Amino acid sequence: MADDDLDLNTLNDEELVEQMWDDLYDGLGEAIEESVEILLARGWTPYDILTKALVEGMRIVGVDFRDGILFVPEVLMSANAMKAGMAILRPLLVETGAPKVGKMVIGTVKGDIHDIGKNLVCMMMEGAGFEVIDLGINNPVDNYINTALEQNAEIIGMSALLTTTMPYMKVVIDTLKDKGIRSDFIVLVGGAPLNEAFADAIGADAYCRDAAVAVETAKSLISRRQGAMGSQ
Ligand code: B1M
Repeated sequence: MADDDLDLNTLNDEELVEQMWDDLYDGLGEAIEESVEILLARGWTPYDILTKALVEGMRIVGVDFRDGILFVPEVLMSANAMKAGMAILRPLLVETGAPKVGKMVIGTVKGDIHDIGKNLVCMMMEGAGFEVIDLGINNPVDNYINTALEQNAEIIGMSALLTTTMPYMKVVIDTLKDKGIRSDFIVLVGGAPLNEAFADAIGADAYCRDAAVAVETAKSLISRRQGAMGSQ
């Protein structure tokens, strides 16, 4: 048991999820791991645990971070607790017998070290049958383009969480244009400060509000592209 005073098993689902929000807030990785296991044993889907317990808990952390109630070291602990939970869910989300539907290179842009959302997108894309090459954080333009070319990827995905780093996505897209290879790739962008208008303005193919939307968008753009190629 992660906490001597509280047996997490005695909580009903609603109480347990609220407890998980508190535990994420307090950066208690072990308690998060235990709660994730309990919810799985109760028949919750990995996706519901991810979105209703972990992502929502992180949203709450974000509000207090914004308001100056939480600071970087505390938020790092929350992020680590979140990652501990995600590590359990990852193999369950990526379990798929489906044939590979496409290949994506994805990374967080230069100057930005936020990776929780990107990692989530990786998991969900893998779970949907995509091959994912994760470039990690703080990526300069060459990382995206060289890897996408080397790996023959169809999709380039970029993540940014800061208003100061999101403009870097345009640098990547403009470089693709300068090299004459923009139309060789589907470019998907995401991250909390972005929106559709921004994605349009920088010339991305689509803005993905969350990981589930990233999967749906990737699937539909890949099949559209395959259809267009078939009719050539
Ligand atoms: Co940061 N931080 N942070 N931080 N941090 C934010 C982003 C902030 C909004 C907090 C706030 O003020 N409320 C704020 C940005 C403000 C702004 O730009 N206007 C901020 C700040 C200011 C900073 C620092 C500058 C703080 C400082 O040092 N003073 C610093 C910057 C460091 C840097 O990057 N150079 C910093 C540092 C950190 C930590 C290291 C402490 C930690 C990151 C740990 C880590 O990622 N390993 C951290 C965290 C955890 C956050 C918050 C609290 C949570 C982010 C998160 O993980 N959300 C965040 C507040 C917030 O966003 N509410 C905040 C959960 C995640 C599941 O959601 O990432 O949005 P998200 O991903 C979603 C979608 O956006 C989408 O799908 C995901 C899943 O559904 N998506 C994609 C994301 N990427 C995609 C890519 C795709 C498709 C969809 O490609 C196809």
